[in-house]
Amino acid sequence: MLEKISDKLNDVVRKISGKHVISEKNIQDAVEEIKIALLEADVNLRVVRRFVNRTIEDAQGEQVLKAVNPGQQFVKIVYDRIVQLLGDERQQLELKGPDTVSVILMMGLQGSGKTTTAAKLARLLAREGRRPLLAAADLVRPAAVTQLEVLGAQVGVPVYSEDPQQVKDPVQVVRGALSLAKKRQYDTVIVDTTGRLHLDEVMMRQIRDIYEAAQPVEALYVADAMTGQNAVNIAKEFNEQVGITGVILTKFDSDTRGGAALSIRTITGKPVKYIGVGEKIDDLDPFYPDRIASRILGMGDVVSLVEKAQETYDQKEAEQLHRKIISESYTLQDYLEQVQKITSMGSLSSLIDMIPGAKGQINEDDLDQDEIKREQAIIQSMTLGERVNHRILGPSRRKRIARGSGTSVYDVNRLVKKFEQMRLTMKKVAKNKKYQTQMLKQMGM
Ligand SMILES: Nc1nc2c(ncn2[C@@H]2O[C@H](COP(=O)(O)OP(=O)(O)O)[C@@H](O)[C@H]2O)c(=O)[nH]1
Ligand SMILES: [Mg+2]
Repeated sequence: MLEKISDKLNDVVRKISGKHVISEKNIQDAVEEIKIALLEADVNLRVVRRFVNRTIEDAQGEQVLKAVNPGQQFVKIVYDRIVQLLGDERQQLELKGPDTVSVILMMGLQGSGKTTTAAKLARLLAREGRRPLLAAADLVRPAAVTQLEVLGAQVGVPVYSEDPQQVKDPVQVVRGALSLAKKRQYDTVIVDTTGRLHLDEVMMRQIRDIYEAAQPVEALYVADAMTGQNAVNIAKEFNEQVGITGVILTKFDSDTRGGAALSIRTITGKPVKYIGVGEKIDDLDPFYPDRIASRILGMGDVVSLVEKAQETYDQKEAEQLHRKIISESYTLQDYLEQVQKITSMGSLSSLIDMIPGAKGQINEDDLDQDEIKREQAIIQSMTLGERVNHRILGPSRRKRIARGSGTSVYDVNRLVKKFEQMRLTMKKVAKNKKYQTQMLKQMGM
């Protein structure tokens, strides 16, 4: 998969990567070609629009690096955008510890690869040291139970099943599997379910019942990558009607256009966790957005070149900023560094000793550790610009910072106020030693 789109995109970015000057027109043209390539690869229109707009925004907002040419920088922007499209970080299954039973529910249309993938996953988890049990809750498809039993034997994972001639309710299978798991200390139950050819109300009701009984920690939608946008749309349906925690894209080895892989994250908001890459039992891989992006775009050398240049740039900028901070007045950044120094010292007494007049005045126990942590988190959620100039902290920035630091706007306000008072005191400190103690008190000591 992905070969065609990869060829196309590679052509586009290779052309532009050699450019030493880039005009708005170059960017527009390149982005237009990328847009066509994505659409031809069957990427969802909404996803394409968003991708294109953001890429242009990024390209216009980017600081120009001296060490690389603008074309190369543009390639990196496209690469970053593709990584983001694919979900940024690798997302692992979120399973509980071995003392509880974690249920993984496999859902999807008929033929999408649920049964095969259930067995593949069982093998992977067993290799990671878990104790999986497969549950044959597809009682509709003829021989589905046997299929799972054969696969289970192949991977050395036990299968819980009932005779489909007698048991018609998959919920009963789920309950049976769960109680067996408890009894025999299986820590993971992977439930294979029935799929239909199309989405229908009966299937949805059934899967909801199974969901209720199973209480899965992972509800995985198994999508056949070959069905393109259909896979994406049905994933969305499943997510809305049942709720999914992730996607497994099967038949990634097939010769399809790749649009599903590129759209599913954006459309469902749920990460692709694994890809099926063949019919064999070992053909299941974790999904790494950055690796797939590299495969799609090629240009790995250019990407790492720009990354290096960016690192050096950041370092230089930080040094410059630092000099500026020192030559100017006391900023939130200074405050953060000071607080960090204090906490890294572990003990306050040595610091207190260093401050004339503070000895004997300050009790180490008065320090509110939680508050210090909170303040650190707040400042760390600020941009450098904000740390250097706290006056730009308007309501919306404060809201963002509160959210980013897991605190409240009230906490942010309090910190800023405290900081302002501290600055005032510090001015006085320069003239009068008596204020030093007062300043330390304001810092929470
Ligand atoms: N090439 C390829 N074939 C797959 C993959 N996953 C499943 N299949 C095949 O797809 C077919 C349907 O799989 P199955 O697990 O029975 O689908 P289910 O109906 O969802 O349970 C089988 O022939 C599988 O071998 C994959 O990642 N790559
Ligand atoms: Mg099946």
